Amino acid sequence: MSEDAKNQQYSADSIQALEGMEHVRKRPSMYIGDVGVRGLHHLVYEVVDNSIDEAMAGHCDTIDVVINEDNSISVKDNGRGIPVDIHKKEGVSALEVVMTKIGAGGKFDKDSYKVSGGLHGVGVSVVNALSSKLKATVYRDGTIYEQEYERGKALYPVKSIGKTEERGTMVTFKADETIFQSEIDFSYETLSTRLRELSFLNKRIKIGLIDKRNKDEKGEFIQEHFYSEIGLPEFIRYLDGNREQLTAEVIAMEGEKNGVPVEVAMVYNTSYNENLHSYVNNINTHEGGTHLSGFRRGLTSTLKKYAEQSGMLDKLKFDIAGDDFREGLTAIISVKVQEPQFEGQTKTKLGNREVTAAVSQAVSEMLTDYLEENPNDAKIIVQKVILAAQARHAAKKAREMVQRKTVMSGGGLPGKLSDCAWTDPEKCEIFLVEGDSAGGTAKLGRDRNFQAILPLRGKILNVEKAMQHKVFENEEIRNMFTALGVTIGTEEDSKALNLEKLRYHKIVIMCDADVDGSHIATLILTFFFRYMRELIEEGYVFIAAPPLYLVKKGAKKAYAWNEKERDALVEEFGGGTIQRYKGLGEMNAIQLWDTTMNPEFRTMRRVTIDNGTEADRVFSMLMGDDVPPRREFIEKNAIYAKIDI
Ligand code: 0RA
Repeated sequence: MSEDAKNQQYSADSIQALEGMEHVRKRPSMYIGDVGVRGLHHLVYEVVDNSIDEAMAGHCDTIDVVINEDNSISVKDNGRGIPVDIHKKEGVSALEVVMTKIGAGGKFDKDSYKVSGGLHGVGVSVVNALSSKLKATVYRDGTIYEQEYERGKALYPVKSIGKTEERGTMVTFKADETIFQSEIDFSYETLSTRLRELSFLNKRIKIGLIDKRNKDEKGEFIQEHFYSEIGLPEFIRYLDGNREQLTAEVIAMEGEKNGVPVEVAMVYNTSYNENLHSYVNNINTHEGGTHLSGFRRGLTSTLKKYAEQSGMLDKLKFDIAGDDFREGLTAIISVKVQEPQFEGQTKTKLGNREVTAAVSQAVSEMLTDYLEENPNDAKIIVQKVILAAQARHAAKKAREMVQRKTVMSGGGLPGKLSDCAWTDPEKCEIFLVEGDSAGGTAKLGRDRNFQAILPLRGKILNVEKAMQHKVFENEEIRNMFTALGVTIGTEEDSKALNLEKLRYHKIVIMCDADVDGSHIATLILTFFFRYMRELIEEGYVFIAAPPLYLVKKGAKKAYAWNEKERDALVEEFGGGTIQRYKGLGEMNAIQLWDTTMNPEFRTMRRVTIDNGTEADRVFSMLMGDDVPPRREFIEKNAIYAKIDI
């Protein structure tokens, strides 16, 4: 190639690179999912992933994440440091290539075992493109190197700024506020949950999180340090800490089949819920996919074979189905796939066909060994499966009743439902109201065109502790199914939801703003989470926010939702009387409409699931047997808060 041609080639490439970065800024959602709170936090994960890769390749054991005072984020590792020598093809440093070229990340290091890389595997250049300012610092060969960027463009070539004994890479970025919808404000909880999860998924890496925006009582920055020596079995203990386990040991395996590294940990508990969490390259695949199918297949075939050979099924009068093997099972399946294909609505379903057999074989081998070596545990597990099959037959009858009732139109709606006049689900709302008296007020206060009211009696069933057939037999729960127009269960999957006939696109939980009220709201949410999770995922579920105070002075009156607002009103009015609302029942219909139901003035909170695995743990804790952690949690998080887990 002539010198001219080379220059031309180089500039053509750099134009392409520029276009790549421009494209990220024009269509950020294509790269980070969305430009809301979730996408913002995704930037951190993307940077951390690079350090995790370096750790998985065996070159680094410590990663520190800092939320700086100005809400910029620093991620530092003690790896080899990103190379800074001139990249032959690009004519600039490798560091600059990694930071400014879309899809360049680590490509020139073919030896490293690189499989992680964020939801879309987009690399740190995307973070750079979406940051108003980013600084990369490399500690390598005794020298500290530095390069800074603005909105993805390098401000100067890599320079050396001093000497060091350290090794590693540090990236500090400030997310661009012109890209993101809301204020750049990182949630400590969200980051901490994800980093804890990463430490379980990638054992023996020290991961720290420091929040320099806040100090504790001792005057130290809020911080946590995560480290898991054994990985998934510890994750299981953490998730299932509030459930009673059937066996002393967590069953764990680790291996590689057909080039796919597979890690599984599982344990049975006394609950009736199935809790499977699956990960591909550290990403939670909550729509499941081929690895989960492989796990199910391996589990069912192995346990079935063992149960048959043991003679425990000889006198059984009913069949055993796949579901029965998973009742009360908590399991984590983590695989690493070189070129994952993600499918499904939220791109969290693994599509790679070859993974099913790999996981299924790995699970069969591990479980066969385990059952043979632990005959007592094996017996306990088979007995649990038989009980589950028994209960399933009872549940099937109850479920069929729910379906039959739902299918009937008009006359099939529950008597307690005050339905709305309109029928377009997109325009319609249903309020699930605690107690008949508040239900009466809501019925008077509502706009009957588009607002329906379903009063629920006292405490609804705690589904966390109930067998499936008890759930389907429960009248309040049946009323919810029929009122919402949701049916459940197919031959294949007893919990599959059918939302085609959903009658309202806003489902609003309206409870008193006190401890009892928040307990009831949590019971209802637990039911939605376990039995109608898609409703939450689709964004249909809300929590109403009734005011806590009414401040009056002469003819002036106004509502307040917290102490700060209340005090501001008192100051504004120059004194006045304060009425504290303890329950919905203390408001009349007009007040309830004005403050809580009128779409123009109300504030409602949409319930979202930030991290499905953590949400599962929190619900098992909130609704389980152990009282102390629940009390502590409720005290720490006051009313409702944190329910948008
Ligand atoms: C490719 C090659 C080498 C290091 C890295 C990537 C690397 C990237 C990141 C991103 C965050 N932390 C990192 N640490 C290392 C080095 C290859 C060599 O030294 O031989």
